[in-house]
Amino acid sequence: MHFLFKLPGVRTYIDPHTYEDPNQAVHEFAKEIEASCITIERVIGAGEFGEVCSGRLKLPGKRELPVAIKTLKVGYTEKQRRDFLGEASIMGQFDHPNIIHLEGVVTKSKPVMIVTEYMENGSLDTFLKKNDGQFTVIQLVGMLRGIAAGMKYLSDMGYVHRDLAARNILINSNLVCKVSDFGLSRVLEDDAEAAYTTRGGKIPIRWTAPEAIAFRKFTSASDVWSYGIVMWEVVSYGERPYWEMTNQDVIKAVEEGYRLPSPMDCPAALYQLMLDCWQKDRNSRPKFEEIVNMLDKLIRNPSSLKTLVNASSRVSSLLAEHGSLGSGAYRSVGEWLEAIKMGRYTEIFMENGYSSMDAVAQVTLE
Ligand code: ACK
Repeated sequence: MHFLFKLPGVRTYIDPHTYEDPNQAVHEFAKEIEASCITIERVIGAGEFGEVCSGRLKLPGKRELPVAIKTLKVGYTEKQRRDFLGEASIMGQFDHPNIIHLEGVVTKSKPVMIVTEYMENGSLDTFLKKNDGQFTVIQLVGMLRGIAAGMKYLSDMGYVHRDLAARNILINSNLVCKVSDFGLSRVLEDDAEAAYTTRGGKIPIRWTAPEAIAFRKFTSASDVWSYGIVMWEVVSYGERPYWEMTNQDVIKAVEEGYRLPSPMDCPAALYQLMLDCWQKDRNSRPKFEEIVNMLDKLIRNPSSLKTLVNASSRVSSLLAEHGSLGSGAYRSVGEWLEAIKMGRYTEIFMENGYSSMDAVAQVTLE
């Protein structure tokens, strides 16, 4: 066994739960930092366990670094401390340019802290919403390539993320994206998107593969499904997947074969990759390695990104997903789109000459 673990390139992730003493896991995988090496500058957000701050880390003999500091609020329970530091025990096992890097932990003084590299542009969903329409397709594909490379590394390590979503990706000033938010049960407990399923699990429904929702089958293949949702979030600049549909409606629609329509101005090759990630049969989905290779190919040959999913095929896909038009049940295109929760497409329909229900009914579905 010792020999196996020593094989180069075959590092596997060790679940901190396998340690009888969780404190031992932390110190196995995370460096202890003296509180005096850290200068806290400002609060940048709130985590479940306490504030997230930005600041500087000056280790002896090293250059000063900008860092993010997660703190554990005073009055925590032993379980909260364990769960909080559990993230550091996981993060500390990873070493990859697209995985958030752990500098270390402060556990010998209070407040308890987790210190990571600083990501200037914060979380990807917020960043994209703030910069709607501002990037080239190549820049967006570059972000997606980074996330896929990080996920390939995690899947090679045998780690299943379970909560891959744009809100859990951080982006730095060079637009490098890194996967963050690691945890065990905790990951889903502090995610506002996670909802209880009928079977009692807490799951971020819109990002989660059907088999993981239905029978908790979380694997790298279910992470691939979530990755497809992240692709959709990125290309649509932080739009909410399935918009205002309820979780129950999302589960039902996906089960019936419905898939998110292509974002506006989306290269056909990217939308095809999203659809591949959303195959019902998890074994038919691409592996992260294949996704990275595919994105590399697209980046090397940018003209391959010029073919966009066009408006009429977006119309056809909406029609295909929603079946018949209800034989004259709707008086206008707008009313029909509202009824199928696609009201936001009304303008596109009008622009493309589908201004009456008759015109819509003429669209062929091939
Ligand atoms: O979108 P944001 O600015 O990016 O708001 C959230 C907030 O803290 C709560 O999680 C930000 N944040 C978390 N980790 C980091 C980090 N390593 N670098 C920069 N910002 C971070 C996140």
